[in-house]
Amino acid sequence: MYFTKSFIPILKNNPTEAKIKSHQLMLRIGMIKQSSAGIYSWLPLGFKVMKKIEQIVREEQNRIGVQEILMPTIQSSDIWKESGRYEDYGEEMLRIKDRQNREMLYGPTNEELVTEIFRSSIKSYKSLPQLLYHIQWKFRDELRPRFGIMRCREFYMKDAYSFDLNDEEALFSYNKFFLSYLKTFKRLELSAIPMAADTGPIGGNLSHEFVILAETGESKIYTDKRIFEVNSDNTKLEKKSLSVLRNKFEEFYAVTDEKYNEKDFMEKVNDKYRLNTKGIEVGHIFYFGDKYSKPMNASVDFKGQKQFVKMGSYGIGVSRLVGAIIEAKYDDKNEIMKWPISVAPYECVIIPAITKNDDSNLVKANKVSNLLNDKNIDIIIDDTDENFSAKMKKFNLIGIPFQILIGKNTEGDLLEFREIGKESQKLKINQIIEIINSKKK
Ligand code: 5CA
Repeated sequence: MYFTKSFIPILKNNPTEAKIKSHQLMLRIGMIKQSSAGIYSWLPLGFKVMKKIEQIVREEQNRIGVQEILMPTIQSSDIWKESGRYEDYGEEMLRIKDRQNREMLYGPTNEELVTEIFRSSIKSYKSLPQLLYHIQWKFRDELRPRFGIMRCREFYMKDAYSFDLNDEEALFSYNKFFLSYLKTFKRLELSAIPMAADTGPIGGNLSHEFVILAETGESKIYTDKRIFEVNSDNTKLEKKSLSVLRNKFEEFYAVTDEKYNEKDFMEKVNDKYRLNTKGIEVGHIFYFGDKYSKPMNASVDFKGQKQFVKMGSYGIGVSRLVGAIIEAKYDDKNEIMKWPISVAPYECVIIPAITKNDDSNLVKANKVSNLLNDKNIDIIIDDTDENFSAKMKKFNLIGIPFQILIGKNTEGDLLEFREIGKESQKLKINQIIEIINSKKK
């Protein structure tokens, strides 16, 4: 891709309306464009990042045996009346009427719809567990949408649902998601900690929020610092191993605001380990037993007996993660962003020095680009005739993790190559391909 042909509308200065660095950067480098309050269009740079995050989320769901489906954004109010949430959900729910005057709504979450899908087909306990997920737009008419895509009205979410025969099996499902979330966020180079949380309008009495630390986060958190050292690497997808893992985390005090109790915090956590800060909620898991299955009559036959299934739901804020990664990786003082290569909008940028009368470096850049493209490396070439330092400044903001600089330091087949923010080195093209591809694994 040539920069001059790309749709990357860069702003000269930070937009004044943005209060936090992720929102500033996303507007500044043209990842998103606001269309109305709390509703955004995703432009190529932002869309590419979000799609890559989505794919990682998907792979980690598939890995634990969750099956992907796709439910619609528009739902009928009937099923919400069955569960009793139609009234409870209040003004955050966007209610719509169709031409027949039927009450519809834009789904803020999908417990009812997925329960309806489950109950119409699954009749025997032998088909359990059923684990289903989808990745779909949601709408919540937030009172105060803010911080760009962090708290907006229309957002992209992965939501999964589990159906089990009894509490023991249902907790096994819950714990699978618990481990899966740790792995997902690790692949995004985020350190997310599971914290005991409130269940709000979803319901139930067991719930964890996955929170990454950030001064600009909206969640207040209270934790024992040692929780960051809990290692989940060797956990197996087995009941025992998963419950050992959860216990290891739950040994340490870690709660969000609603669950906070000052006396407990002081008593349970030695002052040298106490951490009281803010964070961004990137995922949230819930166990709520038969809260939906009972009123909606979702049951299976268990050896001649009717049993309501036990359910949980598991969300990841896919669009919010774009902002969360920026909060974690963007050095706004020096205006340098660095995307993890797994989600970078392009993997490598080629920056040739070009003047009005000499485009020989652009010719070289094209050759290098073709060779890298052949090895499946996603490239952008800055073919503008801006001066070199302006190009560097621009690409420091855009945050492509690898750069090839073609100018006076290019000698023969040795190219100037660097990882963003680091010293450059002179390397042959094959060495560059090897480095980039090794980081992609
Ligand atoms: N049904 C459950 C689990 S699937 C549910 O809806 N959970 S949730 O309300 O906690 O949302 C899941 C995730 O979506 C949150 O952890 C958060 O990362 C993201 N999210 C929630 N509200 C917003 C919002 N207004 N803007 C952006 N992301 C949001």
